[in-house]
Amino acid sequence: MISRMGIRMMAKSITFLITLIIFPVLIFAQPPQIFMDGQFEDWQSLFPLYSDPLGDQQSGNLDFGRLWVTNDADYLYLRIEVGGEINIQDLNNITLYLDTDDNANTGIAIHGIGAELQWTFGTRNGLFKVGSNSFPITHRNIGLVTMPTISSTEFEIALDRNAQPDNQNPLFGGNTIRVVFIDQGAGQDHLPDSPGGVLFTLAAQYPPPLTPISIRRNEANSFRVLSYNVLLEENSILQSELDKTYSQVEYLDSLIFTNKKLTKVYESN
Ligand SMILES: [Ca+2]
Ligand SMILES: [Ca+2]
Ligand SMILES: [Ca+2]
Repeated sequence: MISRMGIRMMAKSITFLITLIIFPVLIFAQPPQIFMDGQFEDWQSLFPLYSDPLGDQQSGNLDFGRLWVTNDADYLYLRIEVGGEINIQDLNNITLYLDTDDNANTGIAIHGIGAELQWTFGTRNGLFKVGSNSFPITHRNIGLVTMPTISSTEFEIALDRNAQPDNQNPLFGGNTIRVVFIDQGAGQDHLPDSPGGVLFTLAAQYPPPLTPISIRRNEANSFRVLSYNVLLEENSILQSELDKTYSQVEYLDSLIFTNKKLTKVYESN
């Protein structure tokens, strides 16, 4: 038989255990800083927000798996597994729908949400809907970055929280959003399967600001070089623009502009 004292001791032990379990959650309530580098170690402390079943596509190997979502003060970040190895920027029909005001009655009606943003990765374009108006957008309008830029089975995606895709209305209208990914290709996989999207509440606590890394030379014998793929045709590169860019890169010893036809090297005196 357990005495009253025993019950009190047990209750204290349980309270202590619960405190131990909850306290780390409080410590790690602040989300990690995500770096758009095509590496995924920075996501390790986060649990997936949603896990789509594997093998549920109709054909092909484009098969959504786990989805992670987080944010800092400036960006919303998504990480998604896509099954087969693809180039996210080409030759796929993956479309992201974001209900950025968490209101199914506003935006594009799709899969149980009202999406203010529709973005199709393979064609690199999308729509922003406000009221009854839809605005065609490019990646610049929403501050979109996807990594890696080479083929992969998973990607990290950043969207500017302060974007105004039509130069007037904010992309994000509240602190809760709903996320839907649809493969519009042959596979037709949906994330999530059920209508209504995946709900995400934006964190109000952010990682501490990053400390800028100095590129000053530590040793006199070392030098710094930056190679920049300008992705412009030879005749369209203006000498004055190159000069201006180089003059803005302080402390750099060598700057190399490259594209298919041209390599131009600048060196400091
Ligand atoms: Ca990363
Ligand atoms: Ca799936
Ligand atoms: Ca909406």
